[in-house]
Amino acid sequence: MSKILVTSALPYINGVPHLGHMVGCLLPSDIYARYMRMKGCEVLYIAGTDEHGTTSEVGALKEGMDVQAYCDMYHERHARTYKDFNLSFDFFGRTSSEQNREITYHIFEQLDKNGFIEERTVKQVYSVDDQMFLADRYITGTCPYCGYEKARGDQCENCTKVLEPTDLINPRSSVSGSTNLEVRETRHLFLNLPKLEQRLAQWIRTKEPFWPDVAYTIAQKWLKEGLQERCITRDLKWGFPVNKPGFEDKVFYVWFDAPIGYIGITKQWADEKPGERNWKDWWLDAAGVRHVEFMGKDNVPYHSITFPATLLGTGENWTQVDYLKGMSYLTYEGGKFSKSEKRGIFAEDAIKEFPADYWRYWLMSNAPEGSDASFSFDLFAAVVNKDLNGVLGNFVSRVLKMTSSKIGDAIPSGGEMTAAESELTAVLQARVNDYLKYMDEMEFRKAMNELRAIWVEGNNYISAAEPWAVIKTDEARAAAILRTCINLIRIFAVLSAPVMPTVSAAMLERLGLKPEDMPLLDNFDVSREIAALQPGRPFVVGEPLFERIAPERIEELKQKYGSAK
Ligand code: B3M
Ligand code: ZN
Repeated sequence: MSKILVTSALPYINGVPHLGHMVGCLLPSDIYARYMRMKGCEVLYIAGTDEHGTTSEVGALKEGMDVQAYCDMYHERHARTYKDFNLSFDFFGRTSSEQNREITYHIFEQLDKNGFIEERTVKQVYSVDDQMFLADRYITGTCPYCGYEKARGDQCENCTKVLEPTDLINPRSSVSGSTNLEVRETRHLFLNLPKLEQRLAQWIRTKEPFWPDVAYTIAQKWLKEGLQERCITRDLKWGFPVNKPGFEDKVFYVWFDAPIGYIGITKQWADEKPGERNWKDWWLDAAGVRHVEFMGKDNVPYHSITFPATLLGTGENWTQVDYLKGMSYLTYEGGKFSKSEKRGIFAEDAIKEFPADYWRYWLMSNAPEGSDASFSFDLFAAVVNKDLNGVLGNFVSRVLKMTSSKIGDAIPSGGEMTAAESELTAVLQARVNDYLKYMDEMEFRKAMNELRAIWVEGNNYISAAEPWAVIKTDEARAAAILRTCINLIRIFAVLSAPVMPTVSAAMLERLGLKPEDMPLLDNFDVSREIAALQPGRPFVVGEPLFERIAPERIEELKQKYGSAK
């Protein structure tokens, strides 16, 4: 049994997640973790909130809260939302934990000892009224290129030009609006990436066959352009104070301690059951661990360059990423999700409108892999009505109702498998093999396509076999057909479990089965599974699995959540 470490990019604590965050890293990581468990692997699946940095300080300030209390509150909100979405983390922790502090300090000390930390003086904008240095994006002013009045100090949103804060005309603090700004000198610590470049390049070469194109290309591009030293400290209060004499009044930069958070959160998990769990079995001198990371594509450079380099610089044997799945973006009704402009459906609201499995299936079958994808309520309703209600839900209720009314509430006995069932078995086996292959490769869109095609085979089979007609002349043959169909329900439940765990459990329940009774997905043999349920086993017809979304409801949702600009 192999060990698979699955991580999702750690969502920023400020604000609540929208569907783009769900599909960008959280959901695919969950589906993969569930899938690998069903293949019999030992899986550790962790995530948590990314809590440090200016955004948290400013967020707390805007809500008039203490930063710690602000993070405590939002951590709970994130955790609840992900629970509602059925994300099966082994642990959902926090980057601000004591465990993460301990490991961050250790890693920093190793880097410093090995000569990879440099001290530099830099010039930065200080807001006298806010009594703080301002991160570039917290300075607003007029863009010198296009005249846009709300350009940020790092980039103009209007003309996309990359800016220095000093380029802005009439600069002001985005925190308070104050124009009382000064450029001050401040000392910071830098990670000497150029010194680590060779080692990093060598390590990346070992990854080539295992990395998807997007990650490998981004990493190569950075290496080709040459690595720059990166500042890993900030003049802020909220963060881990730097453990180096002379720098105690600074904190580590959020992107320094956030990826270390994967390790810190694993230690949090292990500390819950000391003795039984050891975080080092997954991270330090750990044998046989395959680490798979999920993230939005903008996070790729940090996970393929800076974090691996940080770990390499310690000279210790840390678990590095083996496979990095980068996702593109999801837009809302053709535009951006925007909390402030009240446009887009956020995860906590989504779950109030429809069960998690509807979202899970829609988002994964429309996953922004390769290119961006767009959410719209029309598309959402079309998929729910057609694939879920029309194909899967309809098959389940049709089969169980027909068996119940024509034969009785138990799996019918009699009849033999014929050429039709052999053909069905062969067709399904080919599709199942493709489905499992795409899941192994984390090609979720293709995997969902195949899953739907598998459900369609069920409908094709029953339409061609016509048990409702056959039963008039040959009861035994009709029994064999319906028995095959009931076995298909179980097969569909098993294959759908990683993406729709609740629906899968509901399907199994009708057959008197529990999720624990599911066979492993390794070597899934359709010829065995199609005859797994014995005649005489009772079942219940139950309520429809899915609700059809009516056109009026779609209009209502569009009104409620806003449409594209
Ligand atoms: N919080 C960025 C993001 O959510 C950041 C990821 C950290 S992963 C260590 O896009
Ligand atoms: Zn501009």
